[in-house]
Amino acid sequence: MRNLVLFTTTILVFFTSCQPTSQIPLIYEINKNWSFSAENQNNWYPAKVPGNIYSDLIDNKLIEDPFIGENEKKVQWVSDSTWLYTTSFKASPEILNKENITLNFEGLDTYASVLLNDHPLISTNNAFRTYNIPIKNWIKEKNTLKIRFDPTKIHEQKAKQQLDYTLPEGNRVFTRKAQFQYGWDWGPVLNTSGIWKKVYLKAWDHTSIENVYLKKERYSEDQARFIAVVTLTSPPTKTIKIQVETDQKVFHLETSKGESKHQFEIPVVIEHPTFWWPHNMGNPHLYDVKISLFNNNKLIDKTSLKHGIRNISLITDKDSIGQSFYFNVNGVAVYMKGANYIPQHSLQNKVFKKDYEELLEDVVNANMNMLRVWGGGIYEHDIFYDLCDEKGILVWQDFMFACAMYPGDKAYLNNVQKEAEDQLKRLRNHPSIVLWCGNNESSEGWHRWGWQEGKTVSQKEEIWKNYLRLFDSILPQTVKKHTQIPYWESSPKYGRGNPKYQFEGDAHDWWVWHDGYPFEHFEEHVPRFMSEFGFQSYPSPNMIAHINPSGEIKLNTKSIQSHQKHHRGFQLIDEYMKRDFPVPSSDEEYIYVSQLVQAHGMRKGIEAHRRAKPYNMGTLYWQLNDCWPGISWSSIDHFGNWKALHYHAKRAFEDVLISFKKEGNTIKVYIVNDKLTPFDKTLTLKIIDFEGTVLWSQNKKINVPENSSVVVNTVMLSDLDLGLNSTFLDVQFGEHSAHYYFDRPKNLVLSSGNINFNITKQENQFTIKLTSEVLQKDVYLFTDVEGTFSDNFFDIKPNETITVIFSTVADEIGQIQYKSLNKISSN
Ligand code: BMA
Repeated sequence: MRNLVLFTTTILVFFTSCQPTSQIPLIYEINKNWSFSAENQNNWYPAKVPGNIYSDLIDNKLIEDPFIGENEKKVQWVSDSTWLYTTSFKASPEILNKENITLNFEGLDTYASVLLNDHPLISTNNAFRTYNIPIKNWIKEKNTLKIRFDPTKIHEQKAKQQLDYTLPEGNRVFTRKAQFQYGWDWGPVLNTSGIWKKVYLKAWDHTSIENVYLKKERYSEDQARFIAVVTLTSPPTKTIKIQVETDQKVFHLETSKGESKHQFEIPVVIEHPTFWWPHNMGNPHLYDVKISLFNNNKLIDKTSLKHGIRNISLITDKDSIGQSFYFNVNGVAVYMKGANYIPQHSLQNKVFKKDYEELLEDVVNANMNMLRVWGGGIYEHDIFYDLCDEKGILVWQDFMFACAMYPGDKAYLNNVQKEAEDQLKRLRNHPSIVLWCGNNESSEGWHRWGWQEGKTVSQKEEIWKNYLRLFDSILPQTVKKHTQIPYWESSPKYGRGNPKYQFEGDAHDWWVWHDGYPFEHFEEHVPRFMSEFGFQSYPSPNMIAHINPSGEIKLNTKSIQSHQKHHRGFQLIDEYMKRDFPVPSSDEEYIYVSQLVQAHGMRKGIEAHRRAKPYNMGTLYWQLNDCWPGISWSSIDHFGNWKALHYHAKRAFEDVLISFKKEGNTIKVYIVNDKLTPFDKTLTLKIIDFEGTVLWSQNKKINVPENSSVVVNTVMLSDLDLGLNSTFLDVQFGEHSAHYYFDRPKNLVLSSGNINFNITKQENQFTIKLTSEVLQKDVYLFTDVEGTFSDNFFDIKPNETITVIFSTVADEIGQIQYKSLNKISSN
């Protein structure tokens, strides 16, 4: 424990590294020596910046980890308190002598009052805005920075009193910060406050680069022409040369004396460009573009950007059925495969570069080419988009509004407009971002969730008018002004109560789960683009043990119950399990089967959507990841473990997919080809029983056109005399294969035969060869040793050998264990 007096004596002089001769702006991060205290308590503890109050309290052992047991409830007082943060820093003469000095906050969460040397600088009210404050008049050699954070509820109460009606859904709508922190159906209530992004000083003479926008003019195979729009912090008073350098050529522009403007355009050309592609269609090539400012040949500022050359459009054409919704990338209609992304943690400073790298690698490994950054979270950090650019993952970016109606007073709208400008300017050079979407489910909620009940006609008119002002006017206009990216008002376009949802725009199918419809609903009602559909499962057993303070893998505990945020969550998992799967009695097996149910249902959806290409041109399931260790719709749990769904999604998202559809007494075999090359290959079909006897087979040469979905065979079940619960249809097409069961998993007559393991050790990995004389369904391998299996949750066909690699730094693989549906069925 330290108090402020002690603390201020440990001032760190961090300006010593600057070069006195340097002409380029001096940038210093103010991330050291921070401390915090509750207001009026004068009890100071070390703080991390960037960070937040919850993380600081946890790190100082002042509260228990809210992710464990029922601790979440116990820490709610934190959001109701006022918190003070302070630091001291020295400014060197080099800094103090500069003509311009700003204090820059990349993110303050949320109602913050900033004082520099006791001089009030700014009061903020938007966690998504950046604040660059001129401080030349206030900075000294020795400085103290103090920031007070109010509880959000004080401001929310005030704003609420201005209205004679209640806005759905809760007071969060008045505060511009991550909405999920007020609690969601997959996450805890942890309303943070603090300096959640970088804070730094910038000091410079004359002028400097404020921002650069690489604006496309025309991109063709022969030539890419774009304009480097360089905005300076002020009009140059001396002649400045602005230089833009690509790996081919240097371009420049000289400003004339006494310019009154501070934005300049430098045309750039790249001959025979290499285009940027999503990773499954080509190479996500990025060019380096360097921008420098010179005065009298002296470098006065520089920056560099990555630039991806790609053409993108959202095609929403009326057609005989309704209206299309698909993305055209570089002239190709690209089918979107992926998931909805939420923040990776309730506390943003607990997400590290490694987490972004691993999660986005899991996205690529699962053959996904798109993520939707959902509107109840955050505009992600730069690293997220940098990695999406590099890895060729397309991003559907929501503005941060979700499942609510928002205020429409002038001050509020103005605040949002500034937020949009800040975020668009920050993110517009990322080739991965292909859509800006106004909000998540606000329009659907207004029209279909009973939000209008109890409101007068004029109140309803006002709320809807405010909605349109924001999502139909301010946001699209701001997107248009600052980017070349398409805008979409709300996801979904129509809620599920409106029959049009299947024929126009994007759709969310929550008939399954929320309305309890069977998974087959996905197959019968395919929309133009499915931007949400999902089903919950339990996280891995080690996560369950982590949540329970006792460390047990036990489900019926108060701790586990408090980690299920959907009021009917457990009941729905159970209901759906009973429909399709055997229900096991042990908790560990229940976790396992819950994941199989989720994978089974979601796979039905993904494949139905893909088969319907080009009518349907995208499938993004709900949800990729978790913000805490909960029971949720995610396919990767909070520890990064792949649930069964993620392995199945990987198979279902392969560019070439063999898929099956039962229609009456026939099975239609489809091949969906997302590649831009056609195939001429032999299709082999076999019906095999669970002991390995081939009962029927057929071979034929087929042609599958590029970028298509075609029926390549129809199997008439009535012509064959089969035990439908003890046989399967096996299909091979070149290196691709898939198999299909004629009955629900719970009806299959699976034998209890053993799996034979042959394990050999190589450097940092073990090769596991698995064989079985009988069909083994949904084999899940696990061991106590830390490492990853190259595949899991797979079937072993009779007499087939499956090879799995276990990567680990450990010397031993430990006791390899497995679960399978065979074992459960025979219990
Ligand atoms: C969708 C999302 C989230 C929600 C999820 C599951 O509607 O947009 O708001 O968490 O469903 O209910």
